[in-house]
Parts: sequence; structure tokens; C-alpha cells
Amino acid sequence: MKLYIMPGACSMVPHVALEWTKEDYELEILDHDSVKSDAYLRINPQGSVPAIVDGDTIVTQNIAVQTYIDAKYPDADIFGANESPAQRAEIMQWLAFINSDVHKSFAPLFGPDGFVTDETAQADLKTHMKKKIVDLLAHPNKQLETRDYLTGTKTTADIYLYVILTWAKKMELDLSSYKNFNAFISRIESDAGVTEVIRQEGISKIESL
Ligand SMILES: N[C@@H](CCC(=O)N[C@@H](CS)C(=O)NCC(=O)O)C(=O)O
Repeated sequence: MKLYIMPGACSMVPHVALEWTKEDYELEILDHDSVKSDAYLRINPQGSVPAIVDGDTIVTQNIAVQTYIDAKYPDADIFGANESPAQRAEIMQWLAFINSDVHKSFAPLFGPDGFVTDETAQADLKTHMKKKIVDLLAHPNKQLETRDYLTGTKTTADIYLYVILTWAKKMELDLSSYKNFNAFISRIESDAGVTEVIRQEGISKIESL
């Protein structure tokens, strides 16, 4: 199985999941040019990571990639162990919230020129989206008030939230009123799989917001 990633991108989530499986896998690290190359567009025509190639099977879209890893290596419990239907749905709810609502809200911050051309409009858009992301992150912060992980036990949903928090720090979002994230970041960064992924991707732990 080969996983395609970009360092520090959302592809960290399936990368950590593969580390948790303790199975062998291959890694291909792409950059902003190679992710749009003809060779990679034949794997993922959307030119984005993550993608998995496993024999004749190609899987793209973060949650689908995680679902494939979970189906192939169920003992790794990447979505939790022996969870009830309601618990499985709760994990999927958090993954969907982070993947569709929160993740996509970063796009205008990373590339405002893809949305509006005027520079004042770009600045306005960034201000608006920063506030929107801060508002969205109130939900996981509240959830972490009474538990160490989003659904009680560590799953890939927590890793996705962690990746989002690294982006929030990079984009200098003011999350100072959210008191539960720094301890959460410490918990996630002490995970052996996360530590190994950070090493392989050549990035650094953030330690706090
Ligand atoms: N909906 C896609 C979104 C994937 C996505 O946005 N990936 C980003 C990295 S986090 C990417 O590959 N961007 C390509 C680029 O930077 O050119 C998924 O869930 O896999």
C-alpha cells in the first residue's frame, strides 16, 4: 500500500492511521508542483492529497482513505475499539465536521486569490474566514472540556483536529479563549505514531497554540 502525502497537510491523518496499524506501507511525499503533475493527476484527478494506491485499488478523499485503512486493518482500531453504532456515528460526525466544515474554511486563508481578485476584498475575506474558523472551533473545545479526546478514546478524528490546530497556529488565529486545546495538543504529540509521522514528514511539533 502506498500513501501520497504533503508534509503537514490533512494527509497526516491517514499517515498516522497507517503508523497505528504497525503494517508496512510505502510513502510518497509530494510538493505543490508534484501534486499537480500529470503522473499524480492520473491517481487523483483533483490534484490533492491524501491518496492510497493498493494494487489495482486507488482511494482518494481523506475519509474514504481512512475507511479503506480501517477496513483493511480492523485490529488497528483507528476509529476506536468495539464501538457501538452510535459511537461509530459520533466519530464519523466529528470527521465530517472537521473535513467539510472546518478544513474547507481554511482555503480562503491559504489562497484568497482563488476566491476574489481585489486585494481589499481578499483581506476582508481572510478576516471573515478567520472569525468563522474560530467560531467553528468552539465545538471541539467544548467537547474537550469533559474528555481527553473528542469521542472519549483516541481516534483519527483527534488527529484531524490536531492538524487543524497546527494550521490555526500557522495562520495566527486567536484561540486564546479556548482553554482545552493546549493540553490536547500535548496528548496528541506524545502519541508514538504522531511522533513518527512528524519525523517522516520533516516537520516540527507545535507544543502549544
Ligand atoms: N476533500 C479533499 C481535500 C483534500 C485537500 O484539500 N488536500 C490539500 C492538502 S490538506 C491538498 O492536497 N492541496 C493541494 C495543493 O496544495 O495544491 C479530501 O478530503 O481529501
